[in-house]
Amino acid sequence: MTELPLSGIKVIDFTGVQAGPACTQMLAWYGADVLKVERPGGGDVTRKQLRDIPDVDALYFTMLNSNKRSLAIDTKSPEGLEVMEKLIRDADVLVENFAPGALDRMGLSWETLQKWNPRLIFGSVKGFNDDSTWNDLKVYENVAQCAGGAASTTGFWDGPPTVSGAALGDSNTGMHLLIGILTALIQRDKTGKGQKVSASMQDAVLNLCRVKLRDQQRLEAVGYLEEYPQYPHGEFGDTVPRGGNAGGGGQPGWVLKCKGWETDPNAYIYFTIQEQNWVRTAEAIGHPEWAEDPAYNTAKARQDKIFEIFGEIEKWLADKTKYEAVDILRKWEVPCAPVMSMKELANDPSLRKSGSIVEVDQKGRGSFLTVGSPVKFSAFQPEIKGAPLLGEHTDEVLAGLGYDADQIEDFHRKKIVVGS
Ligand code: CAO
Repeated sequence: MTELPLSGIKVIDFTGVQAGPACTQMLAWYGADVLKVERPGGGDVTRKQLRDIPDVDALYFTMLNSNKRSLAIDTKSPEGLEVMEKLIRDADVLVENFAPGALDRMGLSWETLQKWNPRLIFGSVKGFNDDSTWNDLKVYENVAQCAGGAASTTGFWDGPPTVSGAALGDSNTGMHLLIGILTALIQRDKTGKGQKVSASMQDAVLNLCRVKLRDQQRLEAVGYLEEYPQYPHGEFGDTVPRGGNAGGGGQPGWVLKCKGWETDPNAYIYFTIQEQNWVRTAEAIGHPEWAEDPAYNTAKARQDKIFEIFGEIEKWLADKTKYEAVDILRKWEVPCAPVMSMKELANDPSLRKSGSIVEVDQKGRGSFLTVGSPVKFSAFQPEIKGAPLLGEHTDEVLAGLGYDADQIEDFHRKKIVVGS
């Protein structure tokens, strides 16, 4: 088997919930030895959250912690802290996403970590960055979406701010941290030194909302945003409004009803009117006369009747399922896609073929579906395995650090560790 790119990299995964675990899971997929350090009393909270089978680790946990090992140890006990010191002295990377100040309170400040291991890369996720006036806050997904600009710009203009179903605050921040950690590993090859890599959830959401920051400046310069549904008939205030399903770039689009929409909440496609493809688009939707008509043949001419045009396209879509519509439109090079439900995605043969959705065997559960690597490599294919049981590797890790059987038994007796 090909050696995985990150093999030999030792990662201490002191993370919980989603943001941190998403980052370390990917390090594990790509070959790092990722050791999850968890509280003896139950471990990562997601083990118990939203369980679908009594007494079995929840999917929330198994889908974020595959390919890792687990050490369950009370790191607040003197013995636990000593174990952490030994692990840190020998590690390449430590990742954490506890509440602000928690690591310092445990005796694991950045200064201490550096003293123990100057080559260590210390990855940290917080809700807000150090310079924020909110840097003491505990933060979950939707808090970050609201603070980072996603909520104020998502939804419809006559409804409240709306959060996305995508984990823009959690997994997305984990991916940002991952980029930072890999960058720091490359820099360490050059300098021999580790460093602290911080990613805040607000910053990571904002980074994905950059087009809205673009729009804010355009709005302030000209007073309107021509690609938003509010233009030209509605009103603009002084901040970027919610634009419904409008395309975020220069190509207008909308979610359009297909056959069956009355009963199927996902019988829709996203349809883009691509400027350079107007002639073919007009033919595709049964209005070839619009192709050369000056009232329709430029984006500017179409702007004030864009919803009329979308209405005409919906008439054309009325007798076609979303799949049939896309099959026709792809021949006319219309950028479009069916609105996919989670059920359809879970059963999609091409996502299974590509390994983007994989079936994994999990101890105590049997097989379950999870996401595979969304990045594909020509030189290797990551193998997605199960997640560890709480403390599954406790004894093996302690023995590896030089503790003898009596000492390990003593740890168990004092309830400093759990597992086998
Ligand atoms: N042994 C002993 N104690 C441990 C331990 C271990 N192995 N692992 C954790 N703890 C302790 C922590 O030190 C902390 O103790 P103190 O509060 O006494 O310092 C305590 O457990 C709880 O830590 P926590 O960070 O998990 O606290 P929480 O559940 O109240 O908050 C969260 C959770 C997510 C809101 C908070 O961690 C946070 O804001 N993190 C940063 C932002 C973030 O990553 N959010 C993502 C959430 S979803 O992906």
